[in-house]
Amino acid sequence: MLKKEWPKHSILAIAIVATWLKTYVTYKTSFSITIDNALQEFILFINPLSLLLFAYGISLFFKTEKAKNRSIMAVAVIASIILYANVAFYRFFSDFITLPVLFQTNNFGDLGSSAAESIYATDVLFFLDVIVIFLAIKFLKVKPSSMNTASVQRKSYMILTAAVLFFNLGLAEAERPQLLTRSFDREMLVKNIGMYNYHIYDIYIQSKSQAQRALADGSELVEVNNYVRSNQPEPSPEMFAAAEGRNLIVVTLESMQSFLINNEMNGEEITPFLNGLTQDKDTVYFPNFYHQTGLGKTSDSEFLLENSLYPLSGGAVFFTHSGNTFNSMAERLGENGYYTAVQHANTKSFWNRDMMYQSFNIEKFHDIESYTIGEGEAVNWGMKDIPFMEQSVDQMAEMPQPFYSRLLTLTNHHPFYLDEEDKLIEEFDSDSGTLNRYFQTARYLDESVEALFEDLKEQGLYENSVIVMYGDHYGISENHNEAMAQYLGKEVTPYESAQLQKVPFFVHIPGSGKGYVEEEIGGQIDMRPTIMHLMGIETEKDLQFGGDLFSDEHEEFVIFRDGRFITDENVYAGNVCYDIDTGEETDIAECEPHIERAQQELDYSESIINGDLLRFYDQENGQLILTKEEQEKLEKEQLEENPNNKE
Ligand code: GP9
Ligand code: MN
Repeated sequence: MLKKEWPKHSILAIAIVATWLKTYVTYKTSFSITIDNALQEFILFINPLSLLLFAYGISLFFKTEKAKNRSIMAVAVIASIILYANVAFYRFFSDFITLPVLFQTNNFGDLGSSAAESIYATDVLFFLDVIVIFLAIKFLKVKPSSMNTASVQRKSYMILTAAVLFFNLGLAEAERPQLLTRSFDREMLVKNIGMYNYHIYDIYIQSKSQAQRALADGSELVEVNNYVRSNQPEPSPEMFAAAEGRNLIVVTLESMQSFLINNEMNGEEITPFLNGLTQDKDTVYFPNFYHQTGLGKTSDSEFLLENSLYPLSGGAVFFTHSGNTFNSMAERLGENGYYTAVQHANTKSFWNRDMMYQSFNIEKFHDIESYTIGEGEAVNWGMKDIPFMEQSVDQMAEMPQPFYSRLLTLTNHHPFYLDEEDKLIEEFDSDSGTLNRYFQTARYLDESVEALFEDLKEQGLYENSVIVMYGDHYGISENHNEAMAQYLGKEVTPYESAQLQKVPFFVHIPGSGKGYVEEEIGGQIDMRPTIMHLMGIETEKDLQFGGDLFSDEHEEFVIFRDGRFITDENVYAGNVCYDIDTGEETDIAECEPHIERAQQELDYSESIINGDLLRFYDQENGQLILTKEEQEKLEKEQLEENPNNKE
């Protein structure tokens, strides 16, 4: 067999097939990638191909057989090293490598040693393709390709490569819309675009943010700082420190919108427990509270909560800027003697949480690995909220007190599936199955909140805690406007649509007697200062855009991530100014002064994130950290602007 003359480009073909198959087998044996259907399996199978075709195809541009083969060997070795590095990393961290982990020396100092422990002799199998290619080069007699491969052949080869890539991306987009703009999860990226393409994408995302960071300096903070300083409301004397010293439990109510609260569907209450809380003597309920998330959905709401900064306009900040310096609420509570944790029964890499939580200085992330999912306890996106609450409270009972823990619920998530036994109310009856089921899963979430309160009481944690709950973002998108109109009994205009972005916000302080309905208009950006003040921690020196909702000075001005906004008088949406009370279109002049300010505030926040500017901010004393040159430059500028003011 070895004697026979093999056709031209046999080595190239062998290399592509060998590495392709090896990659697929590695996917199946060394990583736990969840596959739900045949299409996903097919995508997983073909996803290594485009990059391999391209990288091995580079050999076609070399003239001699020797150079061609060298190029093929080099690609084989590099691809194998990348794949194998991920295998070893995954064994220890159950995650794929992303550039920042290679630079995060503080928490990953033991990376080298732990990786070394996860290496076995049988791992040579991960280099099987390299061996096969090497032997093929050595022993196969291949008909030499004509002096240099004809350029038309090369062209068609590269066109084929591009076609394979677009076919792959097309399938990925169909399977997971917006995958590349939103990122979601490393597992999802590897599953859809493949390990090799994922690394290229990762390098692109990370270098883009690194480049912006490198170009930024502290003087950019001056204007932002002045703006923030002139807009900070004083804490309310009534509520400041009202929950001081208690455990802080923040519950993210997945996809919960305010239109469900104190409302009915087919004559039945949708959220009876939460409805009860709106009348409760220990609960402050905010019916005019809006979400301000963008593409990063839940993670954006977490970002708003922890930092009181806006998320990004393009992409999920959890993915793009997890290496930044932040002044998170968790960090501040940590400094004030709190143990800090997040509890969420999902893979830790989803929304890149494992990385971002390190930057937020959250001490412990109880991810899916911390939960035992029994028979019948999983539905839709994973663990059901009721058993999740129970196990989470068990974990809380073990935490050092006082603690700050965030619980992220999951069952009330698109596409809103439930097991029969968990359906406590009927479906709605419209053309949208999504909306129809949403009422049922929201009802289930409501039930799980009740279970949380019970569990906390049982564990003796209730009395000494404060429970804050917020809806993270809409559950029903504008794609379901028609069905929504049917439910609401009115057309969903841009005004209505903006009003539908209201999400519930509750502050429950057991035994405080401080409950009432607070009509103040506010948004997720306000959660950090509101909560910090409740806990008795000042925030006057913090760089944050929100304000304490309990403060008399709080400004009613909620800016959506897409530029829409709400004031005490108007709703600005779809480039139209509406009267907030009537929903009637008004003179645009009423909104005009705010349009620019809304954009400016979003831009300021974005500049902080893109330039990683909080590294130039001393949170202890609220001073900017400037180099001598920056300081001088600044003074000069100020003098030029205002020559009379020489002081
Ligand atoms: C996933 C959960 C849901 O862990 O937070 O994310 P979402 O899709 O709502 O952003
Ligand atoms: Mn969510």
